[in-house]
Amino acid sequence: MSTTMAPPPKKTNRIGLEVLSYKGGKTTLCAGCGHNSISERIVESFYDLGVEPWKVAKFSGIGCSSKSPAYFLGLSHGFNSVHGRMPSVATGAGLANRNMLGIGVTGDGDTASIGLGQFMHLLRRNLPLIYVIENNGVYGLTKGQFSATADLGSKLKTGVLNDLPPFDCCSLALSWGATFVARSFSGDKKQLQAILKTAIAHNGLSVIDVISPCVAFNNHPGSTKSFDYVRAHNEAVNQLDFMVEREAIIADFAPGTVETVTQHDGSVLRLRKLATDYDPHDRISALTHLQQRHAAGEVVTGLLFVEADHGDLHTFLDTVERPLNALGEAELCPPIEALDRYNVVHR
Ligand SMILES: Cc1ncc(C[n+]2csc(CCOP(=O)(O)OP(=O)(O)O)c2C)c(N)n1
Ligand code: SF4
Ligand SMILES: [Mg+2]
Repeated sequence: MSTTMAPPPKKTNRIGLEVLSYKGGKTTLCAGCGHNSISERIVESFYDLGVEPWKVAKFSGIGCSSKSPAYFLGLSHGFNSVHGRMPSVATGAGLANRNMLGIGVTGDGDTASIGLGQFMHLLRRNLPLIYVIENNGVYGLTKGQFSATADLGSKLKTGVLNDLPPFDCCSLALSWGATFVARSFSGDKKQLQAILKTAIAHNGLSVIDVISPCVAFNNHPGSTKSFDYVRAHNEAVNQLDFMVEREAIIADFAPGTVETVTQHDGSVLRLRKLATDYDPHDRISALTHLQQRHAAGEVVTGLLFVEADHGDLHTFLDTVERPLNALGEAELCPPIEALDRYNVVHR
């Protein structure tokens, strides 16, 4: 007589989905590319928090990094735009429907070279968007030319030296008003996951600069964006622990070194200070710290700046709650009297 065993129950998250529902297509990027690890952290973070994938909109530009939204959140909406122009597409989509959670994935070339102008305008608007820069210092897709984030003096595999100073995306974000600025490393699973989860809860733009080595073109001695260089020079300013509202707070950090930041949705971020002189609420000293440590050759990581209660672009523009595609003709086309009233007020 044969007995059949019931299969073990499948592991699901708080909305009953398996992790498979948060995955995408099979990656076509190089084996070992940092961008693949970032996709994995995105899958885990959205699964762990039980985000409804069909309420997520993914955006990207052009590059190996910009291909990666195809490899996570396959049930979400997606728009792969033009090189360096993702911010304007994400802004339009965000304004048209404020009920979607936006995530943009971009490269250092996409953001800091061709897309710099678009990035600067995104920073001053505080659009609710998780903006992940997969930063490898080169144009991976077009075979390894230096991008605008390559450090002065860093070397290509061919021996060519970079003789221009870099744009530091975190310093730019701090200077131009971003309300959430973080840096991580694709090889630091725990830190990157905690930063992504915090960004999901943040009310506004979250800029996350992730050093993500390109194993094909920028992972050799002489590169400052290689796995070995970042591991040897990584200076985390804090250690993060993120809890959604309903989770019990278990204190695993020594008292006195921990700061608690409550997000607008009631979730809690706990920060353990590693650099005692570092204050993640002081924009100016965050900038100074970043630049001083960069001059010393260090890669500063962690949550660099957060302002939890700043209004977002919807607050400034007083946008409608309902998505534009759910409004009827009468709401979208006001009568001529409404135009007359408007012209009187704005004459
Ligand atoms: C308007 C335009 N200019 C140039 C290109 C060629 N191009 C494609 S990807 C790319 C750079 C991508 O670099 P990055 O954003 O750093 O992404 P990575 O491939 O390194 O992840 C360039 C220059 C293009 N596709 N469109
Ligand atoms: S070329 Fe570089 S950036 Fe592109 S997939 Fe390969 S390792 Fe990644
Ligand atoms: Mg790049």
